Amino acid sequence: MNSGKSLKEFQEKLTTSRRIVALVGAGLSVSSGLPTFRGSQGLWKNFNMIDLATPDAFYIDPGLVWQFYSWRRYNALQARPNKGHVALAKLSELDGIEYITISQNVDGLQRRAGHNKDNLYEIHGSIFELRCTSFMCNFVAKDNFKHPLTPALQGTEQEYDVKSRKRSLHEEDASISPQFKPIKELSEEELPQCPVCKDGSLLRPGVVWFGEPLPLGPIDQVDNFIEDEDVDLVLVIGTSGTVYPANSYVDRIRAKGGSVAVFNTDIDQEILDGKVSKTWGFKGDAAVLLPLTLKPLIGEL
Ligand code: BV8
Repeated sequence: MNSGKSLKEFQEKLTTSRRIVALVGAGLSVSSGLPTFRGSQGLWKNFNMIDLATPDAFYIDPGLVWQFYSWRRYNALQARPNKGHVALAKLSELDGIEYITISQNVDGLQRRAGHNKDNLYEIHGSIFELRCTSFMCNFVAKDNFKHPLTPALQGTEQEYDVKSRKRSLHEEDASISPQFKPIKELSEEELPQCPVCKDGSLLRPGVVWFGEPLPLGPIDQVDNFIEDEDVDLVLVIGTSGTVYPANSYVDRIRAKGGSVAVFNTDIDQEILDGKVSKTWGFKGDAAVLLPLTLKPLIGEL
């Protein structure tokens, strides 16, 4: 946590701000037991995230990619929203301010925390959305929480146990992900199939892979929110800021005179020393920091 002085200054800014944005990353879900991408260096030791979260990976080995997402769906279903998610959900319901959460996370926890649907933008999609891969078909299933999606995907959950991960939450390795080993060679017939297509097209996770464009609708609404009127304050929560275009929002808000508050276990010392103008740094677990620092607006959780 930053010094008391800057907490007071931050809370003065917070309570006098009319337009607030939160940009959320994997760090917010660590307290719920889900691993981060560690600056997109990889979600686990023997695979680099980019190696799997791409259209090419899915085209080359859909069985491997589906095991990866089945494992993530299971973990996210086992996880529970933490107090950081709840704090933002409370913020999303306040009258008197204009607020949006831009989430890079695909784990669905912000929605499960009760966040107002109208001002939550999951710009990288959701692992609980399924889409048909056929160009001729526009089948989409939202809020599909079934596990396993097919009998062949049973068993991916043994790779990872959220509860045991929670025990090691505060150890250094808490957000270094476990070994992920594909457990079996799967044929396309054993993978999720589109229920509409006659030719049995594969379904894919409804997430934005690297190299894919972000969903136009949400992106336009986020752009409008940022461009229409100045944003007074942006909360940068649990993100390494390595992924474009999500990482461009903070600079755009700062360039238009907005203030920035960073909530991260890893913050540049010059921010912590108060040397970056209009920028506060709160070092620690976002799940602990958010309820504390946002209390003047959201009250006691
Ligand atoms: C696009 C869904 C254009 C999938 C995700 C070079 C080569 C190739 C591509 C690029 C390149 N340079 C730039 C690009 C573009 C690329 C990109 O940014 N790549 C990066 C890797 C360099 N971006 C794209 O491809 C985007 N699309 O640009 O399209 C286009 C336009 C038209 C037509 C065609 C194309 C699409 C990007 C979306 C990728 N999909 N997710 C999935 O999840 O499986 S991104 C994925 O990684 C996550 O969603 C997340 O957004 C990101 C990881 O970022 P973070 O959330 O920040 O997580 P990270 O682990 O990095 O950091 C965690 C932080 O938490 C750390 O700072 C840590 O200190 C902190 N922390 C830890 N514990 C806590 C904590 N903080 C608080 N409390 C704690 N307890």
